[in-house]
Amino acid sequence: MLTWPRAESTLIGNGTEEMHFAVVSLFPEMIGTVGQFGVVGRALQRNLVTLAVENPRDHTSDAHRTVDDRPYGGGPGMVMKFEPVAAALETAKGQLPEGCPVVYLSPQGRVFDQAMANRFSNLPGLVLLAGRYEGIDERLIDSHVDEEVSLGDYVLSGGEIAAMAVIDAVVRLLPGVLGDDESATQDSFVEGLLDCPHYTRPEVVAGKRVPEVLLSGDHAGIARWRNKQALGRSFQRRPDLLRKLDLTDEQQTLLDEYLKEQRQ
Ligand code: 21W
Repeated sequence: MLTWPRAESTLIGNGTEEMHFAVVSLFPEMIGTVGQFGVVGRALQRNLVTLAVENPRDHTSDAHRTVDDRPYGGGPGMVMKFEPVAAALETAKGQLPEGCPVVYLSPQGRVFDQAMANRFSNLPGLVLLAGRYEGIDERLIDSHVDEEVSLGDYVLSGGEIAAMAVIDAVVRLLPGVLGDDESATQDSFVEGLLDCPHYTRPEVVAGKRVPEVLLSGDHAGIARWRNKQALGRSFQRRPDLLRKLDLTDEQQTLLDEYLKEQRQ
């Protein structure tokens, strides 16, 4: 019979919730840096996350260790060859729990966002494939890739920085990774809005004062000001974000006030 509470039930982060990443990349040293600092560095040290890197160049058999070749049909640039990438992906998958999807970072992918980060954070692991040159042989996408993900509409030199961005965004969401302070920040972040402005000491710098309400000690007034700023800045800078939300009457009032104050 199961009894409650059991001693082990009170443990936090008992090793069943860690997440495993494997990255396939021609530049493994780049990927290592995401685990050397800050939140991801701490998560790795605390064994909440594992990070493996597999280099397709280590899965070649010719003297030149060739990983790329000219595109069929001609034209500029090179294409990553099927076999070394396939072999690296299979080794990477073997290092992870069964059934972890392969995500190919590519400009042709769906644009990465917080909802995607949330979805990935519920998986036991992720294989991230970073391309170089013009990309990988399309047949790899058919046979080995579950999902294509882009970082946005600008040109990078390869998928490594995108893979590192995904790792960073996902690791922050894993249970036990952020401290109480950092988690509280995320909790209080009004979902889907830009953040309010932040200030720290001194009270006057470069001739500019900190907004008076933040010095008032009026916690309700401060919360109201922050919500108003978040709504106003989102309206002005990212109308696309605001259009996705269904504002409450209170939020609409705050936004109206913000715009009225701006016009004065
Ligand atoms: C960039 C490879 C552009 C090939 C249009 C037609 C991964 C990336 C990458 C890269 C081209 C991501 C062309 C946002 C990115 C990545 C390398 C195509 C010629 N353009 N997210 N033909 N942006 N980029 N170049 O670049 O690997 S995720």
